[in-house]
Amino acid sequence: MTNANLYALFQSRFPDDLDKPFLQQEDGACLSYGEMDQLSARMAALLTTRKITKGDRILVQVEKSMEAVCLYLACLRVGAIYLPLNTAYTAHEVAYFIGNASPALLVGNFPAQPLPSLTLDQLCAEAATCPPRHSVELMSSDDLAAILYTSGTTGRSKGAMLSHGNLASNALTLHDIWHWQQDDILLHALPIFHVHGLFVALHCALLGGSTVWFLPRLDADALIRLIPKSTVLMGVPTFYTRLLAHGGFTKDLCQKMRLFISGSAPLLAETFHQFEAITGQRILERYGMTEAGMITSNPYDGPRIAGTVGPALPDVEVRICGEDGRQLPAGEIGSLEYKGPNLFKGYWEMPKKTAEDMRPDGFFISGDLAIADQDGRISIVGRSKDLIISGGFNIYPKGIESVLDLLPGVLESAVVASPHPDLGEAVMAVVVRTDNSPLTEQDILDQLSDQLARFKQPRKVIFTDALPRNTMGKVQKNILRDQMKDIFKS
Ligand code: MCA
Ligand code: AMP
Repeated sequence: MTNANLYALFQSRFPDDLDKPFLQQEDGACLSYGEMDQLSARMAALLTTRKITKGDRILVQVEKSMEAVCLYLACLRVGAIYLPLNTAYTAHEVAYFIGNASPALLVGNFPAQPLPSLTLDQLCAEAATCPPRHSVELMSSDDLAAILYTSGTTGRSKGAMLSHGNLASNALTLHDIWHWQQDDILLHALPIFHVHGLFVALHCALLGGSTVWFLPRLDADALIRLIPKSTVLMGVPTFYTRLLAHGGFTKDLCQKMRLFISGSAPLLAETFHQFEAITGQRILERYGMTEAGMITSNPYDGPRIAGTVGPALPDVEVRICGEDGRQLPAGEIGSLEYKGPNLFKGYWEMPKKTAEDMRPDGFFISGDLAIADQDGRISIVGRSKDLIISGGFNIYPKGIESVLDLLPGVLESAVVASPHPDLGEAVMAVVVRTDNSPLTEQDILDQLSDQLARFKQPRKVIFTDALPRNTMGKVQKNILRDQMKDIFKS
């Protein structure tokens, strides 16, 4: 059996010169390909000493760092399942993931947890004393590499199980269609706990044996400094609106840049056109999901059209269907469904939920509403799932409403998005108080602060006497959205 371990694939693509920088920072810190291989081998040795074996889950909640990338690679090397969490999650939220995934090891700051845990600093210090474990565990392409939690419409997150084969197929396809080259320099300012920053961005660079400018977070000044020394940028739409809002962003800076990629949330046509007017370059928008990585992409060569996400990737099948699952003709709006080697292995320990989202012929129901033109070019026009995307983070209103509804003084609530100039969409809560309750907006925000990650907390709370409902009793969120649509208009 050939080894389908994703790390073995990366190793086979390492540059000839192992001193070539893999990750580099503005402060001069640098990790070469050889050093990354060595550090991940030491971390792999440490995991083995700690009796971590194939299939064990390693839950990781740490700030973005070169060491954190090596820990991910070490997990691949030993066949452990990497489970990264947003650093903004509260202890309350993290407790759910720990309970659901039963990890063998926690890496991060977990003082109150009875399970074995290490901070990343402790892990690095212990790994430094271990002789490197250079072997790479033999894996089949269906063996799991990672579990990424994605919020559920029921408010409970589901762990999307991604195999070595899922990740490898998607990375190879993107590397190919985006014409990745060894001398590419990727500008990386995304978080590394989601598909976009961890898989799409880093895997393309790893397959190219390329160098990465590794920024701790989005900082428009740093992007302006580094764009002249880079060739590719991947970001959520907020990256591009912030660049455009920065007085120092000019065409001259972008002479070396060959590709600006956007995804995770809709890129406004206005942003696309403003960007082209300044730089002469057309942002390449692509569309994806945690459950599969990337699904469609605008072409590298050929027209990139604002408001569209391009055709299906070469090895992915996409169709637009009616509610009954029957394919609709081009030009009709329906549910976007897809299948391919990138499609996940299901939700961790939730076979019923997995089955609910699958068609009998293996297509996955994305929850996005889309339209295809005659050439198969897709536009995402809405969502059938009740989801808010704020700055590229997905937020399920139900998860916020269920916390709000339990607060004393709250009778019921509805959470909707308002268009926001920086974040795309911002969370708004509409609350009906119980009789005579003196509850204020601040009281509510204070009580949410240790229960919900900051990015999920409402930017505004509006009180009303009753929520609008249809004859079936369902809250008419479209009416609320319409009432709130100008709240953040600048
Ligand atoms: C930070 N805050 C946010 C967000 N980020 N609030 C709402 N939505 C957000 N996305 C809050 C902070 O808690 C803080 O609150 C205040 O906003 C400012 O925080 P700051 O750290 O300064 O924000 P930032 O560094 O400017 O971050 C904004 C950001 C960041 C650059 C948009 O959120 C980001 O990097 N987003 C990318 C997310 C991503 O990678 N998504 C890919 C998912 P306060 O001031 O009150 O404390 S993968 C995916 O969707 C699929 C697979 C795909 O297709 O890619
Ligand atoms: P996640 O659940 O974090 O994996 O986010 C996946 C969701 O992000 C998709 O189902 C879409 O709703 C949304 N998304 C990703 N890329 C795009 C895009 N280019 N345009 C519109 N929506 C997008």
